[in-house]
Amino acid sequence: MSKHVPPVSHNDAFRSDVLSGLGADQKRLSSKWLYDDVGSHLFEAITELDAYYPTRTELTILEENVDKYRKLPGARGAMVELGSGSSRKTNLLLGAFPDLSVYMPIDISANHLKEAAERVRRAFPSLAVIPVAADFTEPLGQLPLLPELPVLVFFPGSTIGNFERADAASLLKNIRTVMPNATMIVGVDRPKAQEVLIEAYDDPAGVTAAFNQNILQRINRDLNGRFDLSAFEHKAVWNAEDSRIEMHLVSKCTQSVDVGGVTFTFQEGETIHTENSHKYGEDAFAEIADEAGWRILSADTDHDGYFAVYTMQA
Ligand code: AVJ
Repeated sequence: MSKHVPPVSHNDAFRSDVLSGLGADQKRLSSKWLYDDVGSHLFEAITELDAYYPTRTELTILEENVDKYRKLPGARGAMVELGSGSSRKTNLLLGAFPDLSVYMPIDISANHLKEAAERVRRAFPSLAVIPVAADFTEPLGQLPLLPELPVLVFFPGSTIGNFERADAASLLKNIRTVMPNATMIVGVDRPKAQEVLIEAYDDPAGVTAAFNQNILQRINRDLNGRFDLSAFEHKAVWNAEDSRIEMHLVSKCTQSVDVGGVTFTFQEGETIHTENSHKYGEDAFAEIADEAGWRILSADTDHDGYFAVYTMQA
């Protein structure tokens, strides 16, 4: 296989994001950069962990309600999946929607996307599979034109929680603009006991720690960085005020790190904030949906109330 070379513009965006993020008072890196090929595979491994409840919980909710989802107009047209995440969820829906004709996964990781598309083509040979390598945090302007089909947007995994509240609303608004009559199935993680949350984002096997640290590895590789990975420690924090889990990388000592000719200094204990994972209860999510012009059709949860799956109409 040929070595994956990120498109130039992509790498430029990565570089400018990293340089400005590490130059900020509270150092930060956008969580979208966690998902290179290695990161995408590490995330898949996270979804298999006992400690990480969201994937299996969402899958259960989808299984329990798929008869209802089958009746959504988009289930007879094109399914657009944002962040081609777990194949088990995708397969469940594709298998349950026999009249679907198009599957369009949109993902920032081109290789991950290609693998996902191939998998679906093998399992569902009659579907037209149209993968789109794109960063859906940027305005979704140039989607390949969908034929005159009803559209079902599948936005699983509580990826919506990675956005700041206002950005989550603009993203939902943007989706509605690009796909005006779409219906959507969206998975949203809910607030719960702090111990459960911390365990899920700081698992005993250290897979999440490796996932988080991979962003430093990526900076080393793609931007000629000199991060010593062993000098940074993974940390998951529950920010109650903003109802979100935050992932940080904590500098274990005072140190300077060169990134492509630019030097950044870290105090001992200083952190790089790498991800937010917002947790929304029903009212909080309904407000965001409403602000973005979506009408919620149904809300389903599991017996612990850990996770919610909403259907909505644009
Ligand atoms: C894929 C963004 C939904 O926030 O739960 C998992 C990412 N980060 N463990 C999440 C993640 C650490 C995940 N999302």
